[in-house]
Amino acid sequence: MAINPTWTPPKPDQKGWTIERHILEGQLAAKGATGELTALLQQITLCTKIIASRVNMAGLADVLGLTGETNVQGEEVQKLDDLANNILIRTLSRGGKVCAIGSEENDEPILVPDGYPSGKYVVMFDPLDGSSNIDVNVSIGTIFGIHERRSPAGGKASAKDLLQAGGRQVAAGYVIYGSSTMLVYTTGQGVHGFTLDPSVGEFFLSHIDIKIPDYGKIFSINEGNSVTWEQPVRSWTDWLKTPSDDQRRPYSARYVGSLVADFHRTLLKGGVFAYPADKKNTSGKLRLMYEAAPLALLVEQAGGTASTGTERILDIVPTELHQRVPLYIGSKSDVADALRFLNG
Ligand code: AFP
Repeated sequence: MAINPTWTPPKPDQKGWTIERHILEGQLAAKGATGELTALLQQITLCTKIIASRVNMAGLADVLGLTGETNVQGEEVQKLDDLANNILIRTLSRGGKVCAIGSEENDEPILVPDGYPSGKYVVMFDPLDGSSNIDVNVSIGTIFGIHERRSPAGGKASAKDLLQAGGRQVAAGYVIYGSSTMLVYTTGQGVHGFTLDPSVGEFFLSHIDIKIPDYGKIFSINEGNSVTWEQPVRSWTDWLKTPSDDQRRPYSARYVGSLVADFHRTLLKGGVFAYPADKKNTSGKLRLMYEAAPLALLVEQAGGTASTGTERILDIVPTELHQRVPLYIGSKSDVADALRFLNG
C-alpha cells in the first residue's frame, strides 16, 4: 500500500499517561531543561505514593493519634504528620536536587546534610494538610511549591533562596488522599491531574489541562468564625446567600476544613474558598509559602484568581518562612465579587 505523504501520526491520547511520562514530556518541551526538575518531581511523586499507602493503612497500622508534641504553629502534631514529614525530608534532602526545604512541621529551614550535593531547587511543603481530619477519615493532602535557588549552585542555601515570591515558583502541586488519591501539578504549562491506581502503585493522567469555571455555585469558608470577621466579609457572605433574579445566588456552602479538599473541589467545580483575616488573626490562618502560594500558582494556571483581599498572592515577597496570609481563591468572577465587597 502506498504511503500517504500528508499523513501525520494522530496526537496521542494523553489520558492514561503515567506521571513519569508526563513530567518527562514536559521536560522535553521546555527549552534548556536539564532534567533536574523532572528528577525532583519524581522524588516528590514517590514520597506521596508512600504517604498515600500509609494514609490508607492508618487505622490498621495503629499510626493514628497524637504524639503529644506541638509544632511551630502551636498545633498538636499527629503521627501521620510526622511520618509524611520525615518521608519527604529524608528523600528530598538526600536526593541531590534541593539546597533547602521549608516544612510546616519544622521551625527552621532544613539544609542538605553534610556530604550530600546541594542542588538547584528549594522546596516548600505542608506534608499533611488538614491533619485534624485524619481521625475521622476525611480527605487530607500534601501541598508543595518549588523555587529555583538564587544563590550560586553548590554552596549553602541562603535566606534569599527561601524567601521568594510565589510568582517565581517553577512548579507547584498537591496530592489529595481522598476516595481516590490524586496528584495535581503545574510547571507553568497548565494544570494536570493524575489518579493513583493502587493496584499498580502508579499515577495515571486523568484530568488534562484543568480549567476552573469562570464562576461557580459554592462558597467555602469557616462561618463559625463570623463573629470575628470584619463587616465587609459578613456583607459578602450575606450577599452570597441572598437569592438573585438571575438565579446565580444563593450559593451553597461546603467546608471540609482540609484546604486541599476544599481547593480541589473549587478547582474542578468553580466557586470560591476564603480564609479571611479577622479581628483575632489579622493575617488570617493559612501559611503563604506552602499553602497559599502553591495553590495560587495552580489556580492562576487554571484561569482563576488568588488574592489576600488587597494583593495578588503570587506577588507577595515573604519575610518569614511561616508567614500567614488571608486567602480568597477560586473562580475569577467569584473572587472579583469578594474583592468588590472588601475594597468597597
Ligand atoms: P490542620 O492541618 O490543623 O487540620 O489545619 C488545616 C488548615 O491549615 C487548612 O487545611 C484548613 O483549610 C484550615 O486549616 C481549617 O482551619 P479552621 O479549622 O480554622 O477552619
